[in-house]
Amino acid sequence: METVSHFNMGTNPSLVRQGRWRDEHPACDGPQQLAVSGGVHGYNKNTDPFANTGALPKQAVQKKFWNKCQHGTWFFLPWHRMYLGFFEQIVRAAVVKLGGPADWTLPYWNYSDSSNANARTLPPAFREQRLPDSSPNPLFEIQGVNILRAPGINAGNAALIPPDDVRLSGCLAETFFSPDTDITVGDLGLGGPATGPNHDAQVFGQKSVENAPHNAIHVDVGGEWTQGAETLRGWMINPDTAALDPIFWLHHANIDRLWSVWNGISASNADPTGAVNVGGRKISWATSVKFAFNNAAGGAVTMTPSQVIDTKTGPFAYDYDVTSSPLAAHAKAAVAASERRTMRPQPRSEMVGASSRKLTLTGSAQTTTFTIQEPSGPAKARGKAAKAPLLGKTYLHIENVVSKESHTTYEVYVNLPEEPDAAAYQEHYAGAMHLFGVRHASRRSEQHAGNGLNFPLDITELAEALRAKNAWDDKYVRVTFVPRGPGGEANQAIPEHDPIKIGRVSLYRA
Ligand SMILES: [Cu+2]
Repeated sequence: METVSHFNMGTNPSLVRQGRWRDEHPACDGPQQLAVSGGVHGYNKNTDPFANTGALPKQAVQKKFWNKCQHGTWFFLPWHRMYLGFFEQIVRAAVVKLGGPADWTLPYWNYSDSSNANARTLPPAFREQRLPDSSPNPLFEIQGVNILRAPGINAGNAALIPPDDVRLSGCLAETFFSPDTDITVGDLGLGGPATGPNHDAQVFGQKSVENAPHNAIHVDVGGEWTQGAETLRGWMINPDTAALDPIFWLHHANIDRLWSVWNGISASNADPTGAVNVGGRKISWATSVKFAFNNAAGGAVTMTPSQVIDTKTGPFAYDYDVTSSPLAAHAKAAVAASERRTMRPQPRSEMVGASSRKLTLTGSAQTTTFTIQEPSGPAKARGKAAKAPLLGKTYLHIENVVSKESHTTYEVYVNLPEEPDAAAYQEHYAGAMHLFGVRHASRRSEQHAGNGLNFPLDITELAEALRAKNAWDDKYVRVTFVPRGPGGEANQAIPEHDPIKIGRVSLYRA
């Protein structure tokens, strides 16, 4: 099969027209068909905007194919690559049937493109309410239902996606795909923690591409806002409705591209090959788990990650027009390929302090302070043993973050002064909590107890920088949570009856 290239929608106007696949694709025309492809990612009748339009697939079909998206796991990237690949096949078949190009591909949305001043505005093809012939734009409205997005997003306001949310210096600088153990506190690689199949996220590694830009874009584009007494949330903010918004596919095509970019940075940026012991079960990333999909012919197929590692020779046969890393550190010809290091050995870290009370966030800044002890377990032992030196890593762990529905993004600061100025906010910033999936993570299911999301933040460099200016104390740490409003402003009210709760804040050493 010939390889087809994916293009950046933002810089290729001719593809914008092709991006309007729903014009030409009868299979995507009705709400049922839409729900069919969206339901594969996630489905809940209570949040289905088309709940009362037409019948859904039979229960047995739903059980086999629906609610399968993989989050908070090293299967995040390969599962979404398969999902994209089959969706593209389905749309392409319809495009070809209607006389369109046989090499039709999904464009991608490169919101991180620093050479494009409009990179962070939603591409115009998704914002125009009407097509040139004045019929409704199916990328803006589906079957008379407006696609719900943060109001400013549809207005083309780039400020709703802060630069920090699309920065690639975290994920592309990672030097391994996943840890070689099932740790959940620490560096979790580009690809996320080693787990079994995992539909609802529990942990987001700070530098995983899933955390940012992926989760950040979902929350920013979907958005959360009040209208009268009601709080509204856009489709992209909820895994059960996200794939109903056509921008979902361009967003995920870009995430998929970033995986290829990362692979190309160095020969040691390879995908996992070995198996990891996950809770007593040996799981090989490449071959242990088969995921079920429907192909363009409507047939049921299964696939393992090993089949989608190489995009060009894989079943979907594609590449991207841009796969070079935009990071300055990667600009030199090639980073030396040392040994293959797909799953870097990661030590178990040791907790050295934790907050004693739950935190309830209702829209204003909240601070918790707790004491830190010297490491006494594995981290101390490692420091003494020459063969396993202390890594000198410090992690701030935000644990059991739950809410009913609220998704407000909170920024996390370490030892922020009582009356911070703009410089202090910059100097004390540890990271942000993007709460994509919090609704699922907070509800008990067959697979998990509903304990919420967890965010291990690597604050090693931050702690050293603070120490250098006498703002770090080895005995105490102060952690401040500041809500981020839709335009990046400091405050946003979240309803008293639905606060975001944090079970515990802790500090780990490795
Ligand atoms: Cu997604």
